Order: sequence, then C-alpha cells, then structure tokens
Amino acid sequence: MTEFQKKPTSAEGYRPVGAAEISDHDGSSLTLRDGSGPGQTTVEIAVLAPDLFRVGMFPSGRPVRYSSEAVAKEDWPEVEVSIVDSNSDASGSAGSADSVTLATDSASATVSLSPLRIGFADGEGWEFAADTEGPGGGMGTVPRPGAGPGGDPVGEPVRLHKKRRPGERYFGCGERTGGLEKTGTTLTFWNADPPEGHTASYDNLYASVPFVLTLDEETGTAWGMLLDSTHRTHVDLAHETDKEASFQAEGGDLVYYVFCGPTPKDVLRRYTELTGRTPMPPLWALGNQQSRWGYEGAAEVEEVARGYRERDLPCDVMYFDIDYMDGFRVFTWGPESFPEPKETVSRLADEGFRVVTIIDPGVKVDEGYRVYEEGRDRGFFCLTAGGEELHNAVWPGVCAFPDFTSPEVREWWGENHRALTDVGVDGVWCDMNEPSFFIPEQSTMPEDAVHPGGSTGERRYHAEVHNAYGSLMARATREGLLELRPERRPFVITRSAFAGVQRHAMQWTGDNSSWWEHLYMTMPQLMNMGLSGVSWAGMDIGGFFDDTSGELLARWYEMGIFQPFCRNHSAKGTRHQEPWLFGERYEASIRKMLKLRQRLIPYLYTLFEECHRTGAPILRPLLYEYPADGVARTADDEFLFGPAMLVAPVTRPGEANEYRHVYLPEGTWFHYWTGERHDGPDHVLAHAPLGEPPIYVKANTAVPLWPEMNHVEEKPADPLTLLVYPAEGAESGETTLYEDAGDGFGYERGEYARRTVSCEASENKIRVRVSEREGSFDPERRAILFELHCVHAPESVQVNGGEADFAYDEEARRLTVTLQEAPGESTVEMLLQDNVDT
Ligand code: MIG
Repeated sequence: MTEFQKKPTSAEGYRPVGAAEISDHDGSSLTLRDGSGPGQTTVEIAVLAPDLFRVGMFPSGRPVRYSSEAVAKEDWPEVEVSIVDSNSDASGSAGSADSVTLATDSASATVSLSPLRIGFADGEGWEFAADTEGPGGGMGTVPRPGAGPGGDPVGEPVRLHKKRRPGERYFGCGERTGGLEKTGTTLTFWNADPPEGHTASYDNLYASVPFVLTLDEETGTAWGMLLDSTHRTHVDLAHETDKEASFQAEGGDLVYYVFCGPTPKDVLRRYTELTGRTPMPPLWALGNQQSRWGYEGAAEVEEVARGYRERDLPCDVMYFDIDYMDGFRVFTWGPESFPEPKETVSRLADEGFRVVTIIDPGVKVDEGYRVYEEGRDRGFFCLTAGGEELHNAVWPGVCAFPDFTSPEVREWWGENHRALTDVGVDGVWCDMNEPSFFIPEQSTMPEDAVHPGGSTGERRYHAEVHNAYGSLMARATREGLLELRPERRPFVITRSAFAGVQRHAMQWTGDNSSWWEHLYMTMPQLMNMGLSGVSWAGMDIGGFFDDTSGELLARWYEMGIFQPFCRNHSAKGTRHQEPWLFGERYEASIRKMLKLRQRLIPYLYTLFEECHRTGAPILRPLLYEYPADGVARTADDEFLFGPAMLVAPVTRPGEANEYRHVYLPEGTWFHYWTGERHDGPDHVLAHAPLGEPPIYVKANTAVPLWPEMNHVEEKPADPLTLLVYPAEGAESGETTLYEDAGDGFGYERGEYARRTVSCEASENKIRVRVSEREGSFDPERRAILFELHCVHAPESVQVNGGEADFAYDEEARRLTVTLQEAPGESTVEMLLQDNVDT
C-alpha cells in the first residue's frame, strides 16, 4: 500500500468515553474522568478566549498535555466564564448534575456527563459541533488489532463524531486536490511525496492542516475546528452519512479546538492567533521568481537572469536547485557547477536578483563529510526501531535524517546555513521534507523509526510526529537564518507542512503538471490553504512535470501573477519554460502580466501586512467576504485578490474562444481593461482575449500601484499611484496602504507608514481622502498620483481646499491629479460637470 492510499483503522470495536465524573474545575475549565487506574480516560474542556474552546481526551491513563507544533500561543489571558450545571443556576456547584455549561459572552460549550457528550453554541443559542449520540457517538478509542489497551506504544486510534447540521458546508483542510468545497469527502492527513500527476482521486499530498472551516448555507455563519494531531489522521466530512463529520487519529491523544466565529474572518483571526501568523516577508519576495530543476550551473542561471533583463521582463529571484551542491551534499557547493559561488551570487545581486537555494533533509552518509560526521557523533539522526542510525537513499545516495524534533538538532541545522549565507544566498527552499525516501520510491520514514528527541526533548516514534517533520525542518531553517542574520527577514519556502507552518515558512504546492487541469486546480488549492492559515503560497507557474505550451504558459501567468508567491519552475527533462521561448505573442502577454504584478506590489504588500496582523488570506475565496451568498460559496474558478480586486482567469485551452462566465457578488465592479461597470450580484460573460484576463476592481476602493519597474529595488517607488473607480450609487469604499523599509524589524518599533484611502462619489462630486500617516516611517516620496477612471470631465479640482491642476483624458475618461507627499491628512475633491458615469 503506498503512502497516500492507506485507509484508517476500522472503527469496529469503537469504545466511546462512558459516564464521566467531574474531577476538577477552575474558572475557565473542567476536568472529567472516566474510570480509574491505568485504564482511565481524562477529558478536559477549557475556554481559551470568548470564542475559542479546547477539548482534550487522554486515554489509557496518559497525562494531560497540549504542547504541539501547531500551537504558537499557549498562554491565554483569563476569560470571564460562567459555569452552570443543570441542577443549579449558581456557578461552582458542579457535582451530581447531568450536564454543565461553560459560557462566555459570545459562546458556550455544554457537557453532558452520562454518557459524555460535548456540544457548542453561539451567543444566541445556535448549536453546532455537537457530539453525536448513541453507542457509536461522541469520542473514544478504537482498539488496534493485536494490541491491548495501554499496550500500544503509540496509543490506540482515537475518534470523534460530530453532528452535521443540515446545510453545513466544509472548506479548508490545507493543501489538497479537488474543488473548493470538501463536503461529502474523506480526507487523509499523512504527508507524502505523491506520484506524478496530482488528480482529484489523490488524497493526501505533502502537507497536513487538519483544520475545517464550516459555513452554514442559510446564514453564512462560520465556525472552525482544528484536530491537533501529528499522527496519521482521517477526516470524514459528511461522506459516510450526511448527518455526521468524524475525525480519527491513528494514535496519541485527541485534542481539538473549536472556533466559534461567527464570520470566516473571525475564525481565521482566532485560528492564526492560536497557530501563529505569517511573518512579514522581505519585499523582494513579492517579486517575480524563476527556477528550474536542471540548470546545469552558474553560467546557465546567469544567462537566464540576463534573459529577463534583456527582454524587459520583471524578475527578482533566481533559484538554485539540487545541482548546485557537491554530489548533492547539503551545505556544500559543486566545484564544477558552481566553482565561484560568491562571485556568481554577487554578480546576480548587481543585476538586482536575489538567490534562493534548495536544501533537502537527507545528509549523505560519507566519511570525511563534516555535516554527516557531526550529526553522527552528536546523535542527531533518526534511528531504526533497533537503535541503529536510520538510512535510506535520496539524491546523494545513502543518507541519514536529522531528528528535527530535537531543539539541539534544529539549532545545529540552522547554524549549518552559514555555508549559504556566507556566500550571500538570500533565502532557503526546504524540499523532500515529508520526508521522501527513494526505497521504495516515494515512500517515507517507517512508522517505527525513532526520534531520540535530544537531551531536552522526548523520544518518540515516527508515527507520532510524522506530519510535523516538514514544519520542524522549516522551523530550524527560519530560526537559523534569524540567528545568522538577525537584521533580515528570513525567506523560507517549504514543501511539507503541518498546521501552523505559516510561522516558519511559505509553502509551495510541489510537483504539479503542465496541464490546464492544474492551472484550474491552483485556485481551489490556494483558496483552501488561505482558509487554513497558509496564505503565503503558490503553485509552480507553467507546471512542473510535462511539457508546457505557449498558450498554457501565458494563461498560467494571467493567474499566477496574483499568487502571493509568483514563481515559474519546471522539472529536469521537460521542455524549458522561460517566458520568451514560445514566440513574441506569448512573450508580450507574459511581459504585460509581469509588469502588472510588479506595479501591484504596494497593494500586495499591504495585503501581506493584513495577513501578518490578522490572518486574513491574501488570495481569498469569494465566500470569505460574502459568506451568506450561496453562489459566491460555489465559486472555485475565480477569487478575490484582497478586498479590492476580483480575478477570473481563463483556465481552458482554445484561443478562438475569448469568453468566460464570471460571477460578481454584491457591490459595484469595474472591468479593469475596459472600465465597464457592473452592479452585482450578477453573472457576466467576460471578454478575455490573451493578455486580458478578467480582472474587476471594486468601486470606490483605491488600489495602490508602483511605477513600472523591472525588479523591486530598482528605484524609489515615486510617484505612488492610487487607482480608483469612483461610482455614484455604490457604497463608499476604504482601503489601506501599508509601507515600511521592506526588510528588517523596524516596523515592530513603529517604523511603518499606514494610511487609509477612502472614496465617496455622489452625482457631481467625488471625494478621495488619504488619512494622516500612522507610524514613523517616511516613504521618501515626492508625489502621490490619483488616477480616477470612468469619470466625466471635472469642472474644478481641489486639493486640501485649494484649486489644483489636473489632467483629463477625454477618450480614456481618466482624470489624474498630483498630490505632494505629506504626512498629514489630504483631501482631493472633484466637482464634475456632469454626474459620474453609471
Ligand atoms: O525528487 O530538487 O518538488 O520542485 O525541483 C525531486 C529537484 C526533488 C522535488 C521538488 C521540485 C524540485 C525537485 N525535487
């Protein structure tokens, strides 16, 4: 059975927790017991925040513990909770009651004691996430064939059954194949390096985020649940029966968190408070990036970089895949392929390119190779069940694998990155970290392998920590880079991941194929990752396996420039797919897209900052902003790029057909290329010839743009343009512009500049207001250029109360006004001859 097909242990013999007794309680939690002695089960229900509950079940006498690679925040400020049992209205007298309710001002958990069942409700008493009833309901354990209770070294499988309310819809669950909605599916969480050609029939891929975002189809009310287990995990979302969702981890404790919402925004904000937020990226990481497995050496990489500059194609980053190493030994440089790495990297830097190098976890077993000898001598590698150093083959041949669960190993791994930073490498790409083994092909570490845990850690079987291995490697990398270069924001990219990975690294989605199907799949996949806390993500543009075509590549860029991570990457042996290899027509279209990406960076950076501060996805499904809109919920071939832009890429071949359907939710939208106005909700047929993907800008909502440039640090972003489509009769709008130094941590000390830009339009007047600058960062800019589209000729324009010059392009119906940059509030008012266009 291959890694990605294993089925859960049969639920036969399932033993739910029986009658529970309250053994302890404090102001915000309850502890319950079922049984006594070594077979006893402890259950805890705790209120961590007014809308966040944690439930833990610790079977077979296991101790209560919550430490987890998913969780970033363990100490929560005290919450006001009223604990009321069914026998009395007064708190504190828990004892012989049938049920106990823990209530905050916005939600509650009710615990029935005999048998133990737990359910939740919002402030209005609307119930959700209730345990199912009957002998197969609630939570409990499943005996593993051949192991008696307590006699199972990794613990028996644990199971949980939740009622599904009619109309409940499921989303999230991290990186997966298939569509946006996960209702009616079963999902396995077990990180694997899946075979080529991810199709809808694939289940688990490289990453595990067992977090479900649930929407009520009637009201759009949202809640969420994280099953915090790094064991193999299976989730059934109304597949077996449409009345239930069930969760099973193949060992360990059962720990889950319930996020009460009530909006997707609330759920994500709390989920990312618990599991951590995406750090601020270095600004250059938002630029376009080029990679290929198979560039033979420094000369070829430099030639490709030159190709970008010569053809006026924006690009910021070049990647070095495994061939830069000496015989694939990590933290070395190949004497033939990269004889002078420092010179190569600095020449690229002179041209405005940053460099990212790949690192795999496998360390070549090789006498005389420092990294291996150190790791071996210090006991830093994983062991077989019999206590030997565990070996398997990967690119370098026979390898040993660091035990990233050990803090000392992570520190050592981090320090090793000096071999890269000394050369001037800017970022690190963690690959093969499921971990992926070659024997047998695309397998992973055996479940009975041992992680020694180091002197301060804990000895554990691989089965217990498997899904965290990739995240732990990414963590070691980020912490190492921070240690080596404390003044720079680390850039780490990872393939394998667990819930909370966003704190350590961005995630790319691995080995897709150059198929139209995979261009489409980018959207549901990235949207669900965004709904699972992993917003900083991207798919290989052009496709990794198989041969791309000019049309596919050009269309792929039309979507790809809106990915938080924009990188072209392909596999050795496939057709090269640099943008200029398919003729002038496709190249021109890609150039137009890459320039748009580069111009959008101030908007994108603002979205990153919002994500960093609140957990809001960058590339977001329509349901995130419009949860009560039933059509928006189904939209998985279009997405929102922040609140101001809606993008509906073409993902089908056939250039003769230049049209596609687009759904526009509530609000007023302007077609970016033609300025056509649409008042949503509406279904429209968009004209989408090559180079003009359907992009819609929300009315009265400013989008900040940079001048055209070939890479992020080319020149100061002056002037900054504020693109606005004012619309009478549409809601007034507001967006944010966030700026800082683009690297370093000054922003944590207030060195940033945040402004809000609001716009309202009436029959004969448009007013755009830029708020006072918050924060101490000075963008050192001379001017802000207001670019108002789809407006009639103005009678007069006033800036801060005084007459101002303007330019009006009659044909384009575009008005431009320049404002001198100043930290205070500025208002631009336009009096129009006629009313604004409708
Ligand atoms: O066994 O480093 O997903 O992006 O180019 C393949 C070579 C190993 C897999 C990664 C891919 C990378 C490739 N790697």
